Amino acid sequence: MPPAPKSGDALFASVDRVNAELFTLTYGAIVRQLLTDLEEVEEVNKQLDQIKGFIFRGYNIGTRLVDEFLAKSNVSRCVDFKETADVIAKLGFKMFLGVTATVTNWDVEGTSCSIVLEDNPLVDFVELPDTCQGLQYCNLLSGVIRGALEMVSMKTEVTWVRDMLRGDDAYEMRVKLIKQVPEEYPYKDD
Ligand code: MYR
Repeated sequence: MPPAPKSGDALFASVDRVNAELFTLTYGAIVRQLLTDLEEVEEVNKQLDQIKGFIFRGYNIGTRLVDEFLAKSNVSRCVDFKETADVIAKLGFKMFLGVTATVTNWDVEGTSCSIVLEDNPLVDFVELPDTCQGLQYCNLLSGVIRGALEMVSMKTEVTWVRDMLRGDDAYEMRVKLIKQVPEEYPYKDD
């Protein structure tokens, strides 16, 4: 018997999956090209995270994704950094990577936490050769978080502390709030 026709939803789900795989493969090809061009793993790590120019740099993507996220999710302003971290882990990752993450290891001040990913589609099909063991392959994601948070007035540092490509048991990034710039009402009341 021929397979039942796909419903609209199933069709979109498979289109999404193809897009995700295409993104993962394209990202991999770009990392490989950067390794060839720049030769230094440290330099590639910076490029994947950094600010200017190339469209696949995480920070750049984050500054744009945040608008899409706010428009599609209907999330209203978070009361504090803790709520923001939860929103990123539960809704942000779901929307853009199709997985959820866990927020854990808060410091006492509530300004530093870990976001842990058990499942990371960005590394599907990826294996690091011995020659690039220092490569922080997922710097795109830490850059995205940093860029997105800066757009909602939170200056952060985001660093990887666990990476399965480097033999750890999960992907864990540390997100540290450096400064929260209060948003100013643009008009005077007088
Ligand atoms: C607020 O304005 O307080 C809410 C801020 C929510 C920021 C959420 C940013 C989501 C960025 C997506 C992360 C994608 C990771 C792949």
